Amino acid sequence: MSPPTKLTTANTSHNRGASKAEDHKVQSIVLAGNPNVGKSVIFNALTGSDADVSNYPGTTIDIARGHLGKDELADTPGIYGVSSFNDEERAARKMILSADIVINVVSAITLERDLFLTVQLVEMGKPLILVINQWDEAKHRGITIDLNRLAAEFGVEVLTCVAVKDEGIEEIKAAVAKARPGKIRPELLELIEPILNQSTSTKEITQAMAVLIVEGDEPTATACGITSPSHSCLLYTSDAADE
Ligand SMILES: Nc1nc2c(ncn2[C@@H]2O[C@H](COP(=O)(O)OP(=O)(O)O)[C@@H](O)[C@H]2O)c(=O)[nH]1
Ligand SMILES: [Mg+2]
Repeated sequence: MSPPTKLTTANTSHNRGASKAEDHKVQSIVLAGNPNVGKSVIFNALTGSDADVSNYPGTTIDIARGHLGKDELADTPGIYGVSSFNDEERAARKMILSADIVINVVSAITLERDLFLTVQLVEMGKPLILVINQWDEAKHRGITIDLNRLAAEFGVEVLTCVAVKDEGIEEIKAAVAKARPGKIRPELLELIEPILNQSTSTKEITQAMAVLIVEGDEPTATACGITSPSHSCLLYTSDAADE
């Protein structure tokens, strides 16, 4: 089956025809991941002293924002999945939905747990890189991780990092420019296609929104004017995430 043309094109229009440096459209980049994987340490290493902390609108949640080259970088609240059950999740969901590029940070020592979110983020179709942090701890504990296999499974670049020692930070900066949308399971693609087809010139439904709607995310469905049953049981009871 060939993928529908709307897939992964929602936030990449700025890439078209941007041949000169001055044409660079400021990209919105977010760090996303589970709590305690090292997002804030990576954020500080990437942005240096250039950072501001402010409340996410309407909440008391602190969001750090800074710059990565010409682009904007924000640190999202730690989440185990993209959904809308509490303020942290709602803030993270909105920030991820409006981002151009996602840096998904996972921990090498809790990789199996963390990859649940990775599957979801990759399938939302934003250009993404996967950063495996706390690599020092993994080495210390004798944990080995097949990076090539992860890159092949997800279809995105996979990097390692020891944020507390500033190792791998320059590599993240270089990889962001090459971030690309990863793979989506054919069965999920089939489920989101009818939703993508309801997109109009005035109401654009992106792949990321369609994936959340299929997973039963009510606020996203309501915002898109769609009533859709949740398929999350169908989607996440398989062993796709830990193979
Ligand atoms: N050993 C080790 N610890 C790290 C690394 N990166 C972060 N940490 C520690 O992990 C904890 C959580 O980091 P933090 O950036 O607050 O995680 P966040 O919740 O994802 O923002 C802190 O105690 C950090 O010092 C790393 O690469 N190696
Ligand atoms: Mg943090």
